[in-house]
Amino acid sequence: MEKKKFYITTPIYYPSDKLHIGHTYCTVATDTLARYHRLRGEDVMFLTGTDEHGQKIETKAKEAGVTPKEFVDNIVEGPRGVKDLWKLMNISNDRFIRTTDDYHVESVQKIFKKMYDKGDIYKGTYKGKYCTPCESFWTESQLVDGKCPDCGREVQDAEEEAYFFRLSKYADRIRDLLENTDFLQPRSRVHEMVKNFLDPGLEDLCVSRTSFSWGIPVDFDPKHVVYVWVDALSNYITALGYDNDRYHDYDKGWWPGVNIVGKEIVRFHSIIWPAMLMSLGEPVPKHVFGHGWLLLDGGKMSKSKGNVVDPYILAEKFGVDALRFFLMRTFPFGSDGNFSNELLIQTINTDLANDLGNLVSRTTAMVGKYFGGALPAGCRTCAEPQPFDQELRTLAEGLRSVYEEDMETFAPHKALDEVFKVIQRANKYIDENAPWALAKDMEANGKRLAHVLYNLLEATRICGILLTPFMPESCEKLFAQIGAPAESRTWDAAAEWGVLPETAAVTKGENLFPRLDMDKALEELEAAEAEAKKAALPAVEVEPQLTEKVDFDTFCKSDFRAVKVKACEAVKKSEKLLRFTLDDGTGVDRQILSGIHKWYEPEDLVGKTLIAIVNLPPRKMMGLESNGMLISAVHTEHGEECLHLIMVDDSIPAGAKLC
Ligand code: ME8
Repeated sequence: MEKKKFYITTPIYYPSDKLHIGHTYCTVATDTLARYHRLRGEDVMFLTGTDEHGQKIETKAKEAGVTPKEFVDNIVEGPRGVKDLWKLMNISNDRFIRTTDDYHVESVQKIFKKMYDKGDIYKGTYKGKYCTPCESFWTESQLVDGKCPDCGREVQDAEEEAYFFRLSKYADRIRDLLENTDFLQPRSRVHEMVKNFLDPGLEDLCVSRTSFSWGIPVDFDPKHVVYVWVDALSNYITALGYDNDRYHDYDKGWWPGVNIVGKEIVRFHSIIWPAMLMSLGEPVPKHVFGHGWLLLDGGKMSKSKGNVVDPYILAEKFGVDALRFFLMRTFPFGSDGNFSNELLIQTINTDLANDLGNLVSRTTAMVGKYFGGALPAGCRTCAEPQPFDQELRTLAEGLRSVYEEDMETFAPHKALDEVFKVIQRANKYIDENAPWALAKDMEANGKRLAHVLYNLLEATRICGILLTPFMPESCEKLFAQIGAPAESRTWDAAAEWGVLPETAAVTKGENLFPRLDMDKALEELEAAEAEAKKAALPAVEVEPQLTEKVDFDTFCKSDFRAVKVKACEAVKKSEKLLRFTLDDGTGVDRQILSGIHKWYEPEDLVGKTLIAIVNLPPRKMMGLESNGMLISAVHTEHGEECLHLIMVDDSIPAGAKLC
């Protein structure tokens, strides 16, 4: 029988900055769902990628002094870039699309032309507010105090020739799709879309730009580039081979698929995207699911706010699976959630170390200790079954069906809740049976003890199968420890009790999830974050040069001299100041105070020949008079200020004038 096909996608990410934990959340969730469908035996196609066109990227590339393609190449393919991050997070995507890929560009041009030929795209005039320095059009509502939201300057009324998509034509069909089908999930998003966009009336959408060039040219009118959302949304079908020869999967049963997206882009996916597909005469996605945001201190993470959380640091510190698990366990998919490091550590300790980790390590350790690593044949049954044997079994046997319902309705957090009910029940079952007490008389209780441990291994096995989409690597280790062969790890085997061979080889391996010390872990995390922040700062930065000119005569009024350090000491009660006694060639000692103790110890400077400006008016510091200033060179390195006193050749006599 042919396998059922299942196609699932993440949004394609803007590679304008490095990705953060919010993007990771979205991709891990989609990966978990993709793995769940694979576990069910479906033929899964999982797509992710990057959305690389548009003015924002063009501007960022210009700032960085590289071409837009070089700029995105670095963030997508470069070290610790998008692809590296998905590899680290064990993301199992089958395809990765970049909207700069040739085949996608070709398809988008054809899609645009098809909609144009159908009369759904027409040429018109885009009217708006224009900011000349930014070369950007804004709508009235985007302005901040009537000015450009980017640079704060005045904007002018302006018009530009542009292509428009007849979105209004599809308003009734979109309303029907939203209100009368389960296309958009969760249901709460339907109300938002209808109230905010359909009820006020859908307007035609401007789908081309002429004010910048980093985009896909409209091939029959190349001064226009295709609006970035038409370009981006098309990825879900171009990656299957729609209107291109790169792939040939569009007609093979994967489309329509499921698009997982964040809540702020639900409008594009539930209104514009289906309207485009209707125009093309293609089926709309089976579902669009709009998940919530991970918030930090109650606000959305963003690079410009400087409050992004780096997934690399968390995964390297706590392990990829612990991070994947935390993201899926803690935040109800579909709602916003507050991220914090404390919550992450607490979740690892409570669920992974205490509940799951303990169940696996206690069970495997006892099979090792009491039975040398393999239970005796016959342990599947028990002459005197206890009520709690059946309780555990019933709960574990029924787990798959409740889990399935939750996964099918995009509620992975609820599915995990169900798995943990079984894990907690199994831990309680250990206490109810007190195996250590049974072990005291193996002759009398050995059979019962073996049965108890077999039941624990079975509960662990079933939970392990259903946890695999969330924590693939750790579950492999779990299966190895309980000796579960491949055929006992399948979707079918998750609904059956007694599948594990009675004499499976059980080994207590490494602790799957060691307990963390909250304070120590937080401290280490903060240090790693500070280190990464520092490393991300430019290696060396110097102050920009002054553009204001100083005339020659004014410059010549500054009297720079070579001076020799006769004595130097720290000024009492000051952390910064050093007090210099200097030979300036006049025969009278000169005193200069300088705030450089952070960089120099006084004893290291005695005897050095320095440069000072000697005709500044005297200045009092900490009650002492300073007559002049020592000259230094300063720059910033990884965000830290560095200072170097200018020291010259000791053969230069004190008092020599610099000119
Ligand atoms: O929107 N919490 O790209 P993008 C949860 N290129 N999800 C978050 C998040 C957070 N703090 N921050 C971002 C785009 N995301 C377009 C998509 S698809 C045809 C084009 C999610 O890189 C966000 O909600 O800005 C979105 O779903 C995804 O990351 C990509 O965001």
